[in-house]
Amino acid sequence: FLPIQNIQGDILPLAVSSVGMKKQKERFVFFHINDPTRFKGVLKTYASANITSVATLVSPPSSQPLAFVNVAFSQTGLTTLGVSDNLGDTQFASGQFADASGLGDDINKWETAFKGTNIHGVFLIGSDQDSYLTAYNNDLNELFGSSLSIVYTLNSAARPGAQAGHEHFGFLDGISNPAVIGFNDPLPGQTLALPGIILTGRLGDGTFTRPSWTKDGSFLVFRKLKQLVPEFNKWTIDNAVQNKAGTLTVQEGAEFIGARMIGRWKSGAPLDIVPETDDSTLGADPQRNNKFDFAHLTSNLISDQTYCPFSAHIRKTNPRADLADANTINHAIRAGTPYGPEVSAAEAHANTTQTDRGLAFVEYQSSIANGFRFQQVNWANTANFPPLKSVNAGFDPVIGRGTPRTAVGLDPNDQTKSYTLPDFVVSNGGEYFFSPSISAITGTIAA
Ligand code: N7H
Repeated sequence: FLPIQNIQGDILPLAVSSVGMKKQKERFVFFHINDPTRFKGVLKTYASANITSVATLVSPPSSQPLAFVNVAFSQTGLTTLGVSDNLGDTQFASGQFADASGLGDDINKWETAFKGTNIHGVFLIGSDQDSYLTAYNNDLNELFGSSLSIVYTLNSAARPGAQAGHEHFGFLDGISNPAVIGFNDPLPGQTLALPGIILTGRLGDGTFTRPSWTKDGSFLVFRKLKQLVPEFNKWTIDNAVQNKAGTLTVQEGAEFIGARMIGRWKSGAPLDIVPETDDSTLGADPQRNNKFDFAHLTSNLISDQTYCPFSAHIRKTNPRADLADANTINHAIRAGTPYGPEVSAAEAHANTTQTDRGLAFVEYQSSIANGFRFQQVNWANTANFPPLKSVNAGFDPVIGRGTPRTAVGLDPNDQTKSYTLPDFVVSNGGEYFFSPSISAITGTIAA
């Protein structure tokens, strides 16, 4: 069992389909520390009273605060605070900007705030109401005063009505996260991860000996990923595919190729179980919506993409039976939320994005190289992954980076056809952070 009163609440999701924090609304406040001594003084008292643990989130609603607050630091943030220990993570030590080209990002598309290493930390505030976010944010501003400067703020929020829980392309998100041994029991088909795959210093966390205060922390990868939704919709219409019977309308064929790009229908139903028609009951059922591994008795795992394309986003980022040995390492907890408004009528009409929207992407792991970076670079951006197939999959059609950006398998009736895709997701940059345990914040970082 894990000391959940000491682990920051956003790191461990309560259930596979929910997120750690009550965060129908979430605000990311990126800051730069001006006065380390004063900052530490405030942080010490603030953290023990206000940084929300996993334990608080599993407590009865009546004892929960109106908003939750988590905090994480970049390498330059820790250095500024006088914490000079080597945390044993190369990417964290250099920061995300140094990694931009390695990830396949175009730095011209990065927000200025993320360029360089000026961001020292981030507060994550989550609530079900904007007014509470603002109240907690005001509280932070008042307490920390000029000991910090806010460099950048991003507000995110669940989409309205029936789209709640769906990201901006329309697909249900937050379905598949690993179950963490000692914290939650796995649902059917769910990956089981040793606690040290997510938490530093726990069983399963590599061989590097980290300073003892880092136990029960996690590396937080933040990325602002802009989504070009009208462009995505137009492309799927222009490239609509047919089912075996040839009975689909263009709109249905557009939904079909969109689902094949992700590996799930918009409801969350996996194509590996329902390859030709969406099934919203299946999509919403946590006992069944993860119970698949891409292998079938009647289908050749090496060559057949009738169920799910090799390049589909969920297959690229979690290959399941595509790897001969069960992958126990390259997992992470995803905890992102959508930002930006709904697509307007004018944008839909022009098939062009006019207002910024996308995913405030958050992923937690004990090693950035094994978690986020492995999924992005070694898998999504690698054309011959999954390995040993009869045809190279090409890149992940959602997040893969490659030139040209090709993907195969999207047409079930012409499975080796290669598509060259425009970008539907554009990285606006981000930063690598460490989200320490609460005792590490009060006892080491703010000491
Ligand atoms: Fe992805 N999307 O709507 O296309 N993702 N993702 N992701 N993603 C998943 O299974 C999406 C991104 C993973 O275990 C679903 O919970 C979008 C990055 C992993 O089966 C949907 C963006 C990385 C999984 C999306 C984006 C990942 C996953 C299905 C960017 C890592 C679990 C819901 C804007 C580098 C796979 C679910 C599994 C699932 C979408 C980014 C990784 C709908 C829009 C950058 C590991």
